[in-house]
Amino acid sequence: MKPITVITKPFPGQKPGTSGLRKKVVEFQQPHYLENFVQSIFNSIGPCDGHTLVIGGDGRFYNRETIQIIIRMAAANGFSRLLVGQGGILSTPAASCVIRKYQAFGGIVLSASHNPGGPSEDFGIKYNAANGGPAPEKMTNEMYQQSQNIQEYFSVESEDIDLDSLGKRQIGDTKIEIIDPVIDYADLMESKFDFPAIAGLFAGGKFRMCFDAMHAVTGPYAREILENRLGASKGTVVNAIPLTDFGGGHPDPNQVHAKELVSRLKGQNALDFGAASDGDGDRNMVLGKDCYINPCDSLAILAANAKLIPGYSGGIVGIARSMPTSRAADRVAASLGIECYETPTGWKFFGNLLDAGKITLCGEESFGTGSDHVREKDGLWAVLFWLNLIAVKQLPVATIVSDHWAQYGRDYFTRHDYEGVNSDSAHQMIDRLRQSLDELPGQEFAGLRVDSADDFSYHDPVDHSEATKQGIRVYFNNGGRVVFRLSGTGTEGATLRVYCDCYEDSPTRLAQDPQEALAVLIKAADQVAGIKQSTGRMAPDVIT
Ligand code: VG1
Ligand code: CO
Repeated sequence: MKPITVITKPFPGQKPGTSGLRKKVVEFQQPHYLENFVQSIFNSIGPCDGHTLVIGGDGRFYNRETIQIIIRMAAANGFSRLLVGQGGILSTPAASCVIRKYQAFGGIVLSASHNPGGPSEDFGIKYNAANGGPAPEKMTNEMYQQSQNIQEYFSVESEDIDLDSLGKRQIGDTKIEIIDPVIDYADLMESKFDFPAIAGLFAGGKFRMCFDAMHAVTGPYAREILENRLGASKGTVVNAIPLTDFGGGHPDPNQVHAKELVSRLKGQNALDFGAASDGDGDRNMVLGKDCYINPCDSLAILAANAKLIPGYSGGIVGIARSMPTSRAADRVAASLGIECYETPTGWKFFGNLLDAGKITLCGEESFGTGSDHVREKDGLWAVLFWLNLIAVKQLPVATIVSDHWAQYGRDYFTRHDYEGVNSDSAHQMIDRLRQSLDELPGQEFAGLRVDSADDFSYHDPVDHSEATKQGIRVYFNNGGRVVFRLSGTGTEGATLRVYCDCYEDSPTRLAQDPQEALAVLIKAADQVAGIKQSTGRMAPDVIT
């Protein structure tokens, strides 16, 4: 083992977005590109001497090569112990679990989550801190600063490490352990949920479900938990083997990309329950027989029923939701007499609230739900929460959902995504909206009058940091709200996200199609922002 110092120059644009640094694989493959960013992480968290680092990823193309590079650099930067998922695999929630369990200094997770994988697709790298959560903004800003001033990075000359067999290896003084990526996470799930009750659901074969792992990272986790520990029939988990290109699919668990699964929940021989996860296993889509559960409702329903679940039987202390998420969870919080916090998009904003014990559950409209058991959103956790709830209530999913609406009213919600639009025109559109905020109140669009409009800023009640320009909110006189923001996870052009939600409590109007219930609001959104003119698109690419 020979230490080496490599002279390098900064690359522009190494700025982490909503969830780490995401770029095309070819960009990461440029000489020094990845190394620069890894060294920038180490420089901003260092000194690293004597510490433990967790390393793993979602198995996408370039995962293994990257892990070898990071192992060498971590050794050269003085880490004394590296915990690496076998085969280079660790789902995002499992990485969070391992960091916490072994009290690591932090972890590096390689993923571009729901973005496609493969040689011409996307790659990503993110750092999670000692609490197991995504690096907060002040840390990611520091990483960016480091990347813009970097002059050298440190590595060692050594053979590749065998990532496939469990056990201990060593480079110089750095101990490397290849760990089972599933077991610690599966044990944690078993400590939170009533496994015997869920196993009871599966016993006898009356309750049938399918879990679509989308050839991404959750396959091994779902197999171990659902099939091995809970006794669901073999084959319950489909697309279970992680592939470097996710089988050519798009590992985004929504009704568009998990079409096959959705169709198995409909019609004569429909299953009772279906679920899917994204690339790195932190998101979930949950379906019942002829019933799609909107993630905003899912958060609210889990919160309202948390006391029925062993891990939360003592009650929940508070809830948080990202700003574009519907206000369904707020109604549950109000009835429980607890706080509901509204944060910017991205899990990094939940960390302080969780660490300070201000919240127990949190979630985002983008199919992310989680709790204080780790510091990441957690797809399988949400699936198990639902299974546990079904086992306790012994009711179909659709009934649990409609009972919830009957009690709290329904927050109709939809998100319209315009993907890969021209970046300049998308930014101009948001700028124009920002400049018109003062004039909007009182104006009418599609027959709705604007009550108020603002650009969302967040003041963190724990560390008092500020996050500004987090999305344009327009509130209308029918109680409806539209939010406009640009995605921070894409790698090509810009993605415009338009979120619409509106509350309804009339018992006869709780079962509409959201697109119909929100039709006027959607029209108003288009008129306020001039979406069609700015994007040149007649319709969104993805509707959720
Ligand atoms: C999207 C979602 C956001 C989520 C983020 C990371 O961000 O909207 O809610 O936290 O992805 O999730 P954006 O900036 O593209 O809207 V994941 O599963 O990609 O780590
Ligand atoms: Co993800």
